[in-house]
Amino acid sequence: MRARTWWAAVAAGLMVGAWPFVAPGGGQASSAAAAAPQTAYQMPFMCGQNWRGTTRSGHSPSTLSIDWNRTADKGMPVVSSAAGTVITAQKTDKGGYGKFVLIDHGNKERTRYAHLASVTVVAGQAVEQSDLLGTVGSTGNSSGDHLHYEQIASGKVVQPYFAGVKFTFNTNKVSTNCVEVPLAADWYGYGKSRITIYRRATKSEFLIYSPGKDPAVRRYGTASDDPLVGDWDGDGTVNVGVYTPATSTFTSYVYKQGTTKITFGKIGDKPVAGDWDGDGKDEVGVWTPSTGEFRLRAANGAVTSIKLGDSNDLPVAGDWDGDGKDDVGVFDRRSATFTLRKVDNEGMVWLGQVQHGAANSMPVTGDWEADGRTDLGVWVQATAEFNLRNGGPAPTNARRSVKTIFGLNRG
Ligand SMILES: [Ca+2]
Ligand SMILES: [Ca+2]
Ligand SMILES: [Ca+2]
Ligand SMILES: [Ca+2]
Repeated sequence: MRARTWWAAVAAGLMVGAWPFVAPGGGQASSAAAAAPQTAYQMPFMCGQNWRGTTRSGHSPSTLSIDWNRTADKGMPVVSSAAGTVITAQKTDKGGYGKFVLIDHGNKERTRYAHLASVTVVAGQAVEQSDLLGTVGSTGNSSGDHLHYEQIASGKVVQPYFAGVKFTFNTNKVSTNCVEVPLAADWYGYGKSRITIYRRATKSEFLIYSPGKDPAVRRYGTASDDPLVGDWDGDGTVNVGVYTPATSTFTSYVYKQGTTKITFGKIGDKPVAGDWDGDGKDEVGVWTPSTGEFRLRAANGAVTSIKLGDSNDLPVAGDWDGDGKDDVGVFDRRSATFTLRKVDNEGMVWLGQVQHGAANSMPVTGDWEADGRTDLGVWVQATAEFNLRNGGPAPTNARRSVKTIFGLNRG
């Protein structure tokens, strides 16, 4: 994945602002009343989905719990209301909650997601806002498929809020759990990656940073897709693509060649793309957080398995050594440390570690100076700031960070 940088200059702190968008994903949430939680919660469903939230007298353990339903809800993805740490990932069907997930958000605030059909996280795992936790089911003390959901403060179920607004029970509501995803890619074939934001909407958009101008826009994917770009046809320019977590399907598009779909991976996996064999075309792969296993898929469908990382990590891919083949790595969110793996021409496996940025950032990789080696960066969720390591222009690039604010921050 020749993900390469943007031209830009050393645009420290440049604000690309004033877009006509209301922040969908959080951050701006709460100027709300004193009773509002400190955590900027969003609905526990993917961006744009409409769900009905009800309660009833005798609803256990509190009438402030929400039962969420919609048509054909069985098996639908359940996602985190906010970033946090998984306290409980109950994967066996026992007790009233059945299979459930409990997440700690700090400030003594927690959320619970119960009666799940499946659980895709593990205890101790750090999750982002909108990360997949499991699927809707009817396990435990439940008489039909639905999601039982609680917002908890200091051990008690409390009045739920979404996007800073007090929830009205027994109404329908559309999820605005619409996090933006940072990435970088060589959209124009210049050899350098440009920082990019994937903005979720009914028709999602790749917003490509353009210094001093409005971002260029490539529209592709839907609100519930994850972005995954790559040079699918090997012409040196990146092409659009997405991964649909609910169906484990990669969908990519190349002008004049059309759309390609590949079903690969399982629910809970995170997608990666890279040129695993060095033929100039990118292939896809998945990384499973619960096992720390990459499964890289060759163009002919053959699969290579690599163990790296644990459930607190996020996967990355790039050509760390410039040999023309992409390698894998992981980014530990707690220590903001990349662990990069490469294989030398004698088959030896080497791991290198680089700390960059602050905890709870998200990794962004690309070639910032067009030397054929993939470089590292992070996007800081709280401030929407890209921080690219060694991102300055040659020859002064070494050990220099370039910071650019782009995208909408998360809560
Ligand atoms: Ca291409
Ligand atoms: Ca390839
Ligand atoms: Ca390589
Ligand atoms: Ca480079």
